[in-house]
Amino acid sequence: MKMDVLLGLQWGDEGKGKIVDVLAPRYDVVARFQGGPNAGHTLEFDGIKHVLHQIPSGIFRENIRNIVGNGVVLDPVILRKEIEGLQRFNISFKKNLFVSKKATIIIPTHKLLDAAYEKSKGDKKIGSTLKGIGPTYQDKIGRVALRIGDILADDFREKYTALVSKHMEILSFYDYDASNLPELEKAFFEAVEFCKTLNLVDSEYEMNDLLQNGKKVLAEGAQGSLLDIDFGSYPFVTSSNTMAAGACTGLGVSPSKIGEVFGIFKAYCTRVGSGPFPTELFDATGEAMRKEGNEFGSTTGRPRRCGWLDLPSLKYSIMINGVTQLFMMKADVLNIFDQINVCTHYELPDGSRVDRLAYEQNDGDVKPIYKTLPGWHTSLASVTSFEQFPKELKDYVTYIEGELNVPIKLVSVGPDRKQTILR
Ligand code: 2SA
Ligand code: MG
Repeated sequence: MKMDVLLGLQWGDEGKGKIVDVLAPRYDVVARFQGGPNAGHTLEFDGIKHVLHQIPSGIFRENIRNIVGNGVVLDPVILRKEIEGLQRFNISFKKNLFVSKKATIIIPTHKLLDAAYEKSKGDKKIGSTLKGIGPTYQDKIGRVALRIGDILADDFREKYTALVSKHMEILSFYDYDASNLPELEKAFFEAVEFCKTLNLVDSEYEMNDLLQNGKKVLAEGAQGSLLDIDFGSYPFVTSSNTMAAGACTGLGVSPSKIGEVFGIFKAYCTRVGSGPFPTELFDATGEAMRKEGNEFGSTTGRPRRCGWLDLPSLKYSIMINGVTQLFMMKADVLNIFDQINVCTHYELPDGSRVDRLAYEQNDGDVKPIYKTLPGWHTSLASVTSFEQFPKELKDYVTYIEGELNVPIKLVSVGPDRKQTILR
């Protein structure tokens, strides 16, 4: 069997959690391959909203095996809280959750470092979620990190102490506050004990055995392609490969075993944190989008920046990921507008028009060129098929599909599982 990959094509929060939940019945396995508790995957069913941070979004389905891959950075404290928060759903974590021994551990001082680095950058800060993601990946690449498998060994505390001393040395050059470190460490070691009761596995074998045995696997991306460490708007990115290739390195599955690549995008754009955003709206329209779309970070609660759909950046994401099917999310948020803009090109300072992203590109350097389409101005609450879409929405979908040259196979018109229209 091949492994399908599902990714966000923008700056995260495209609605990956919702889609994994909808697609889950087609799969036997859902696996996370990068990121960590910076992710906030929101699922809504039976009128209740659930936000997952580190646990794959297949966890609510009884017959799905959920795997946290080696590419993930894991905070034991948050993982424990997440698992405990799900107790009321009668989920069997023993049966359905597996964690790679090679996943990297976020320790309390990683969070202090994250905060210290951000503070030192002043108004050039990345807008990190402050979950310790960057410093943990730094240690992984620097070959000094702790991994989940290490918690089973007798010398874990020694290794931990050695890493903390390194961190304290670095911190001494920064403005930092370690007053609550003893408290954080207490919770950390309690959570480490808890993690010993989980299924800690060699997930690369697990993944390949499952594929070999004909199981259907979905790799669930976190954040979005425009936050990719290599191809995102560096340095305003996260510290992992959020793109399809990251699913191979983050799970130990070879590129030849990748099947479909599902690319998710919102019918408009949002971004939390700093960095370029050519179509950002600073006016009442942007404010209306934020309100209508409830655009606030699901991990940090931060208001998300909002703007019109950006085709050049979508084309870029589709290219680097090899997207085979597109899913358009939150179309209903655009119900409120008379007219809808779509950015087709950027105008450069010399007056030329391009539909590519340039290395040097910063916000001020490019002016979005828009095509304006009529809005549909109708509630989509009772819509159950593509045929029932108002004409203007049908036209919006077909226009974008034509521009991107990849079929839009799904349109989401509301937060509930049921409000997902397949084509
Ligand atoms: P980090 O914490 O080091 O990964 O931050 C680096 C940049 O990556 C952005 N980032 C995100 N962008 C969108 N959604 C994310 N997850 C949460 C959510 C975010 C939240 O689902 O809403 O609650 O605020 C996410 N995680 C990281 C981040 O904003 C930085 O620009
Ligand atoms: Mg999110």
